[in-house]
Amino acid sequence: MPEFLLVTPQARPGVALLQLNRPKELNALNLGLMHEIRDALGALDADAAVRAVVITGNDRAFAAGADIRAMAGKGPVDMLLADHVTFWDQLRLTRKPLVAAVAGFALGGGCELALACDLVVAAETAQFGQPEIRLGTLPGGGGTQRLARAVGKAKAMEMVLTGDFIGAPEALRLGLVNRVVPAGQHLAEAFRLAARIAAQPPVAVRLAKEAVNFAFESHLAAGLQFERRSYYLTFASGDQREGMAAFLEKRPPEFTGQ
Ligand code: CO8
Repeated sequence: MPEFLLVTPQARPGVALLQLNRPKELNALNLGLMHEIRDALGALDADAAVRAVVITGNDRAFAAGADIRAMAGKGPVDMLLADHVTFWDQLRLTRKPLVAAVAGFALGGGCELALACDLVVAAETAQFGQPEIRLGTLPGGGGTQRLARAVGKAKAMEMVLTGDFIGAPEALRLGLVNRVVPAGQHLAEAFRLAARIAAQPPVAVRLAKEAVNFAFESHLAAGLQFERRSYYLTFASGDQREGMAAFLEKRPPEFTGQ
């Protein structure tokens, strides 16, 4: 039974919910919470009834970063051996689409958690930042890489070197989030988005997610080759035949996941 995380495998049909639950610490990511998210994601990814996962916090904080109290006295070898990396690796390798529903603070490791998701829905109250520099360190959960890819070098450099936060409207303008909704509506909107993805054929969703992610890991020629092969592979799925037949027969498709 997780201690710091609420897990609802079918919060909506086909959509799971992970809710970070350390409210007094603004959902600071201690090792226990990171491992609980890792293990829950591994189980949900293996569950064929789950087609998308929403990750959220509470109205005050999505997550205010790695747990500073737990980290303060550590040395580099403690950090190396503490096994944070399996958490970040699980996020990167999860095949099901991840939708972050963010209100309040998404800072440090919390911003990196949002950046590691595939889509981000933000409430107007959301604030994003990488304040590690003010603590004498730097983002360690992929922030320098993913933020630079998401918002470009100039803004990433400014955020990482000053530690300044940005609000939801600026995050939207910069392409860090998909949409901004009024306070209190971010979770409902994230569920709506996740449900739309959950209704799509899962084989094609999986291959499409892999192909988009590949754009950030390769040069163009390799990415185009990867995309083309994934595209051809969908023609081995029943859902591709069903999707195209349904279009031609002017009826809604019935996807089976095969
Ligand atoms: N870690 C531990 N406790 C925290 C954290 C945190 N990151 N953030 C907030 N808290 C705690 C506070 O200590 C406080 O606890 P208490 O009531 O016991 O004093 C409680 O949450 C409420 O916080 P505040 O009283 O400070 O609330 P405010 O509304 O005044 O301020 C802020 C809210 C602005 C969010 C402020 O709490 C803050 O600046 N927090 C720290 C943000 C930060 O620096 N985050 C980056 C942390 S470093 C990091 O994330 C590195 C990631 C590397 C990932 C890879 C792992 C190896």
